[in-house]
Amino acid sequence: MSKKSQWFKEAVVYQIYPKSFMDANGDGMGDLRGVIGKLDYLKALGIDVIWLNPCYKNSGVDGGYDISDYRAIAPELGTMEDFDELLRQAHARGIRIVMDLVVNHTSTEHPWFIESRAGKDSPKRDFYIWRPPFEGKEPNRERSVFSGPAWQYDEATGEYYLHMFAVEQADLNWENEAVRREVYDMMHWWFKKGIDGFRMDVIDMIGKPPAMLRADGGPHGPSSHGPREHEFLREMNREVLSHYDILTVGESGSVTVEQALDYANLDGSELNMMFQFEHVEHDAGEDTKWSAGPMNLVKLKKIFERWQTGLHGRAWNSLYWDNHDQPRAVSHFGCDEERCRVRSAKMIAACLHMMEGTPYIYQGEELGMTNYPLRDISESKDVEAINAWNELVVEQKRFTPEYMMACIRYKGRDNARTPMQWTAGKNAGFSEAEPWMPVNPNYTFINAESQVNDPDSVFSFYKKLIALRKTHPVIVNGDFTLLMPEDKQVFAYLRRHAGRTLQVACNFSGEHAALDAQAQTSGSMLIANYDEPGDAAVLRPWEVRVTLV
Ligand code: TEU
Ligand code: CA
Repeated sequence: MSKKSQWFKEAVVYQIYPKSFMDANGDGMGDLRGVIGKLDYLKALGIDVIWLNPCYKNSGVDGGYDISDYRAIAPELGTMEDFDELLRQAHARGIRIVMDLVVNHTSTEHPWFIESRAGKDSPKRDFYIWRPPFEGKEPNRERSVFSGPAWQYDEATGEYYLHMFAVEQADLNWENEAVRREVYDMMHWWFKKGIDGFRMDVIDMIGKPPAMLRADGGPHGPSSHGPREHEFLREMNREVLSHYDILTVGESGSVTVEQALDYANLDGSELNMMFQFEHVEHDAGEDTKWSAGPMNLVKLKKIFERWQTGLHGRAWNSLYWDNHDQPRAVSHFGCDEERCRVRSAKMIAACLHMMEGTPYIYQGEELGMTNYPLRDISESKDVEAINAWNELVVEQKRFTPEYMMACIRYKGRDNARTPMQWTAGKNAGFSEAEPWMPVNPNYTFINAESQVNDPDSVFSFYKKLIALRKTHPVIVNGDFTLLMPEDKQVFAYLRRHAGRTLQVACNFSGEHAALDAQAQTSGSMLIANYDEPGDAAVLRPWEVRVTLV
């Protein structure tokens, strides 16, 4: 791969969920003009790339992931002219724009699906995955990620269609070359507008295992990494991706280190990197994502060790704590009570940003924004949580209402989708109108305005971390050695490159933590979250020290 095309290795990406970022036209919903108005804030933070969650015309079921027109902007977010202006203004500031590619499925309101559903002999019938009933019921027992069967019966043609997510999100049939051709043409269309890459939604599902598509009453089984998966991705790379100098990151809820060596290989034949889920789901429930925690540091750091050492020199890592599908980083991995929030937010940030890979900052993470205290399920706006409530609490009675609410408060996607907190003023400065989601009540003391000029703020700490990445090659290129692997409080590691050693020591607890000799930092301090130097052999609560030898 040419050196030019590896700019993603030095970049820091900022993820924007447009509905909740900034409302410029006063209708309570974030929009593209709102993003334009905050580009200087992002420039000040020092990020290089914006990943924009879907802003295409959609059916409003799954936060923009149920697309009904890939080449139109959702009217509630703005116009194509607004998008073109955003792209121009971002590029003028040296910020690249990566869009969200959602091609495992479309909305059932997409014209392709409407035509496909029209009849068994429709020219677009095979754009989707239709199967006859098996013994009068669903073709097999495949389950949707959003609870319930993955098959929806269609009266008109007496067949079922596959939907791995909501009923309103019909899976495209990637076995059909005409589908692939349409997707590649659409991707070229966006690249010719000047975008700088794609984050690829559940890209591991485009090559489906044959067993899940058989109308044989078979069991629920794997729904991704099928035999043609890499054939399709290499074709996409040949037909589209290799023509542009871009960043590509694929999302997979189940990808392993071994599989990532293909998906995110360094020879440029597939994608640049993957979003894997092992760390954010290390504390999941036994057969669902739902648990009430707590997180387990020993498990967590061993996961990072496998990914850091497994991909080093062979593929590339993404680095993230949260996103629009995850709880807030400081609530999940740090401590979100006021006595420890700022310190722990800085500690987890340094712990992640000093590793090998491209860091992703989710909107508000740089402020130490926290989970939202959802009162009850009626406050949720998330189809995943609502469907899970109906299945686990109402239908199956597996979870009590109290336990399910504890899980949703701990792991639910609503946590990340409350409005960005800009000021201590009305609606946190997000909108003049009633926001579509409630604002977290802590906006009065957690907001951008109070942090951008405060050298001790979480915002300023992220700014320093981003600057460090651009100053010290060991951060981008170093190898990884985990220290104190069995310690329940300390996450410590080394990075080595070209004769330099980066020492990182983090205390993921609210108590003092002893450091063994190897983990005691001895070099020049690059960044820390305590002003005064402490005891070399002991980390203070939530302390992080990064030194360079
Ligand atoms: O998410 C993929 C996915 O599996 C999610 O359901 C995720 O695992 C889960 O929400 C974690 O709690 C992608 C998008 O990021 C998500 O927003 C969409 O809802 C989903 O695909 C369908 O497009
Ligand atoms: Ca708006």
